[in-house]
Amino acid sequence: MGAAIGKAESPKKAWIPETKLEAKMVEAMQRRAAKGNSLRSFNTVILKFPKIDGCLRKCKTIFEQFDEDSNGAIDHEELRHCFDKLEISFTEEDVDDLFEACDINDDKGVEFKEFIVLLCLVCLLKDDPAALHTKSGMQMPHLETTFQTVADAFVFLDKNKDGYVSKTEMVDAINETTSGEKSSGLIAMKRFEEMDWDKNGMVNFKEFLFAFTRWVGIDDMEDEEEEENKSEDTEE
Ligand SMILES: [Ca+2]
Ligand SMILES: [Ca+2]
Ligand SMILES: [Ca+2]
Repeated sequence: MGAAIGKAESPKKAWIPETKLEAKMVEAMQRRAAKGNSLRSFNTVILKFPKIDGCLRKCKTIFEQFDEDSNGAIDHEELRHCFDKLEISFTEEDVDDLFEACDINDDKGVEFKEFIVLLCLVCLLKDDPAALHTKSGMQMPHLETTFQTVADAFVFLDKNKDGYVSKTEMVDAINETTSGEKSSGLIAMKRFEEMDWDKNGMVNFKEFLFAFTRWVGIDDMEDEEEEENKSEDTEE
């Protein structure tokens, strides 16, 4: 009853994952959704932003460990070493897919903010993230919880549980959060466009992660560093 046929948006087509990695992300998100979500509103996530930000910044140490030549990016070879060290058995194809997926600026290196996304994907795609921590011998306090919070935020937005967030889902979520303020639709649109990196009208988990790190303020960190490096010779 009441199928919104007249609506121009949201054609009813099944969304086909473009890579095996994307298919795995969709599965992982649907598994999480099936377990039930404790999140009641997006506001609860927003309240956690400072905590999440603090936690993600600590990944810098892990990043530096794997950036063997300290050039500020993890290249393909370094990433392979990284997985070897963590005893994560990925196929060559998985490593390639992960690398390509996270190297969004396509400069053949995974920079810090790309690395956070990569780490989160690895944690969530592995069945047993706890074992990952033990084997790595790295101190990642609260990191797993943080990644799970981010995943729950995505699952919260993905109302129809197809593993993607559509524009309609985003608008609905923001409307729920702000209880019907007029500007909220616009905010949702803007947020959605920020997230939809490849502009295909759907946001997958990876795109969501990139947007999320921006929201919590990881980008500011790099700006701060740049500003520190700027010399102040402004005598005209
Ligand atoms: Ca490097
Ligand atoms: Ca890159
Ligand atoms: Ca969806």
